[in-house]
Amino acid sequence: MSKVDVSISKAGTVDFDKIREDFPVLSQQVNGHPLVYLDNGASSQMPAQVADRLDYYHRFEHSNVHRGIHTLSQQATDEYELTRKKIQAFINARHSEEIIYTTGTTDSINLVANSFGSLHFKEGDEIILSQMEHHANIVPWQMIAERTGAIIKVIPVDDRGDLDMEAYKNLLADKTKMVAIIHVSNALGTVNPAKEITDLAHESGAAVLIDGAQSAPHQVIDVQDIDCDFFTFSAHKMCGPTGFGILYGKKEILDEMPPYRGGGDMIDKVSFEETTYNVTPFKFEAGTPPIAAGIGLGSAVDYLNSIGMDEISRREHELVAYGVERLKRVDGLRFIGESENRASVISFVFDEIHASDMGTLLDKRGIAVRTGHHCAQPILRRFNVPATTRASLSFYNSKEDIDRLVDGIEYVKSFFE
Ligand code: 7TS
Repeated sequence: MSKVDVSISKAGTVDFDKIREDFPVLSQQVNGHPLVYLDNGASSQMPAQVADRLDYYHRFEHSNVHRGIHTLSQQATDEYELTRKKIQAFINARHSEEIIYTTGTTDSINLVANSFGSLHFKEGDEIILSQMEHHANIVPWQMIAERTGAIIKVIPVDDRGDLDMEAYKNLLADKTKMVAIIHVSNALGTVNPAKEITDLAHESGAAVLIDGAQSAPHQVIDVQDIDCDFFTFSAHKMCGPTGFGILYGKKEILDEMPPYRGGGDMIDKVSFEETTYNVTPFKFEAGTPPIAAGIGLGSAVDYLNSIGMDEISRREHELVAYGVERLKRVDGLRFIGESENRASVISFVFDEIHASDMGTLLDKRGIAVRTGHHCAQPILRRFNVPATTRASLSFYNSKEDIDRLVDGIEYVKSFFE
């Protein structure tokens, strides 16, 4: 067994049929049918290269990080810290200290809401969110708003699923301290104009957090180009393991933020009289972290880079366009979210068929989709639906997967005729 991560040719066009073979999970039968995995928005699958890397770590490299002077601990620390550099390059951050390790997007947003919020928010200050946020980018802000007296303002979404940018401009005010926006909607697929949102917020003196949970796995991310102050994402949605994620923050802003959790590793000196803190990023990383998962994310980034995020994005756009073309011919199907700028997600409803029936019956044919409110209840309420069926795609999906989905939907419909 080796530590070598990836061996996919980058020359010319990428052979996505071959890439699919990297994902052993996809060659399984589910309920007697070959698996069609269309729930990548919830969690993507892991290629063998990343699974092998995790296995290698557990078998031969495991040790605690940042503490031991023994060789194994130093090796584990080096491998774990290497991920910071890989992520720095992956999102084009200026410094590797701007990459904070967290347990995922939810944790990253809670960190910013608590630490930045407790430092900067006061009574009457305003936080701007959008109607299409995931609950992870709503509830932490509500909690800090309650503690500080800040107020939440919401950008409405139009019938196609795009942000009302005029309404956004009107919401921005001197009192706006934070604009926290989803980059790609997990419920609609809309790709929001992160750079324009950020520029406008900065003109008003507000900080910006971009929730990149659904964008980082699917497109090139350049945080310096967006110029956002914070950017968040999760390893498990980008071919990596669960339990690990990233908070990017501009160094000067992170430096002045207080730690969010106390404990080992995040300190400089501790006494009962006074404790001083470690520097950024370590002051935000208390306790023993998920070391294997961190190394696994590094391996996942190597894997994605070996294909190329531009290739991944092109492939997924092709698949979404094909899916929309095929699905719009299905009688009675109504899309929820029809933005011109969409990525990786196709959400739909039928008036006569509840989404959970759709999901359950599709599963009988080996087709995995997510149904429900997708932890984005406000946007479903906006569209007057309690639930949708969501197919969320990855680069390893194929047109055949979409054909199977369409056949599956016709099969489900036959029960309700
Ligand atoms: N933000 C967005 C945009 C998301 O899609 C999700 C997870 C999160 C935040 C939270 O990420 P976590 O890794 O901290 O849990 N979205 C989904 C989904 O669409 N289906 O299951 C989880």
